[in-house]
Amino acid sequence: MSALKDKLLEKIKAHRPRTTRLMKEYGDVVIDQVKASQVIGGMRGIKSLVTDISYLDPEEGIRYRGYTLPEVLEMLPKPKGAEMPYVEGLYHLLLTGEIPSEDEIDELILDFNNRRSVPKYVWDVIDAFPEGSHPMAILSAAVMSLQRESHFSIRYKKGMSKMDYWDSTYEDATNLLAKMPIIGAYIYNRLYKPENGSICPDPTLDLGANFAFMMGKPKPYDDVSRMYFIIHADHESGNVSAHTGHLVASSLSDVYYATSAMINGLAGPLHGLANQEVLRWLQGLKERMGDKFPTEEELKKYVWGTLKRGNVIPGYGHAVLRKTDPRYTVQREFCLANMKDDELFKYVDALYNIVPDILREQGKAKNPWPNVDAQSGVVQWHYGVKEFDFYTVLFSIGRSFGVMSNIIWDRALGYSLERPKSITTDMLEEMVGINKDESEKELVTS
Ligand code: CMX
Repeated sequence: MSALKDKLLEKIKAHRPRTTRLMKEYGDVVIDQVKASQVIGGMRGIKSLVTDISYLDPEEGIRYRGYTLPEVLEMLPKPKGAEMPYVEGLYHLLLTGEIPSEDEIDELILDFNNRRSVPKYVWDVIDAFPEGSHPMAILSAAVMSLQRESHFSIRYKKGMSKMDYWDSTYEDATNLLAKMPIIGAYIYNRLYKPENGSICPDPTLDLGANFAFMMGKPKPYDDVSRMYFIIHADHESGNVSAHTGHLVASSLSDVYYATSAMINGLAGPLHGLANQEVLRWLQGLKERMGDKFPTEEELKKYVWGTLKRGNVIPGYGHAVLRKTDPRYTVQREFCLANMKDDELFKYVDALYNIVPDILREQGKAKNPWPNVDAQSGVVQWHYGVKEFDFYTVLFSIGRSFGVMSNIIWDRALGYSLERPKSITTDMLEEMVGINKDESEKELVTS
């Protein structure tokens, strides 16, 4: 067994009694109330999931295993001369709550490298997609095609003990995580840079550097990739992608099914796709301005125009956060250090000074501040990844680390099949005390 698996097993054994006690001795304790608005409004904020991998504080932003993003970026081991840490080290942190030592990180990088080989049939699946297919649809199908490799599914058929579910899930997750960046880079080259042909992984490089190499991008794109994958890795369990992964895996579908499903959830414009929407929206503004940088008044007019057409301002607002997203801030600091004169970055910065006030004035969004997506596309654009349809694939690779770490722990702690209860509108009206006959008359006359 690898050092990481040994350590994980130790942690799992220590944790299991806590979950068992909560279920057995405290199972009837009420921890939340549910309002009618939450039942209709996407279950917003109902405390109904448990995860120790990350926690999202509305004011402070995300913490991975208790560490803020700046702490994570500071503490995780880094390649020599790099600004950003190894992504492999993040996996160690998410799974165990511990920062890996130099020996542990070396072993883990080697383990990831040994799992990189992608079967040819995956390339055939990607190549078979018709022109005009979205890269997220292609990624989802590519991941799905790998399902036949699942150790969990094979061992489940043979009859494995529940206590061992985590082990084959770990194998599946690590295999898939090692392959995801390679699949992502292949999709990029296939769709946008066919002249590059297929670039083979470089076994001497860590995950982030190898991704940059396969994308054909020089330094500091290796650091951009590490930063990007790390900051997108997890955002506790209730967001669409993480929750979808957890939900699908709760039926004991393996991580290939669960990851493909989470990718599909991330592909929506209110979630991961917002990063491409931001770029589309900024380009619209730039085209309108020509060579001239907009004045504050022109920017305000553009923002109000979007709102008046009934559209959202992409990259702003959040279901949980109530402050500027620290993932936005991390990227902003990277931009200030590496690309402060970039024109699009200046647009993003100028918008930061006016959008929150406008959203407050409009009075709808509960959070007027920028989220991760307001900044991420601009970084990619600067380093030559200008095909913004591709941006959510990058988000998916990062998010896979959190989703799969969660699924390994779900299996280890024996979390149940998800099965919330639905009710009809009639029942809901009755529960809140609406007299149906009277209210129908009122609704018709009002
Ligand atoms: N621009 C305009 N209106 C916004 C808004 C924005 N950026 N953010 C929220 N609103 C509106 C909502 O559409 C909603 O309007 P209605 O009452 O007419 O339906 C109202 O404000 C209240 O919404 P909320 O409770 O503040 O936000 P939600 O939890 O419903 O939605 C989110 C959160 C992220 C979907 C929303 O803020 C949004 O659409 N933002 C723009 C898209 C975006 O950037 N998504 C990426 C989020 C990060 C990620 O998951 O990747």
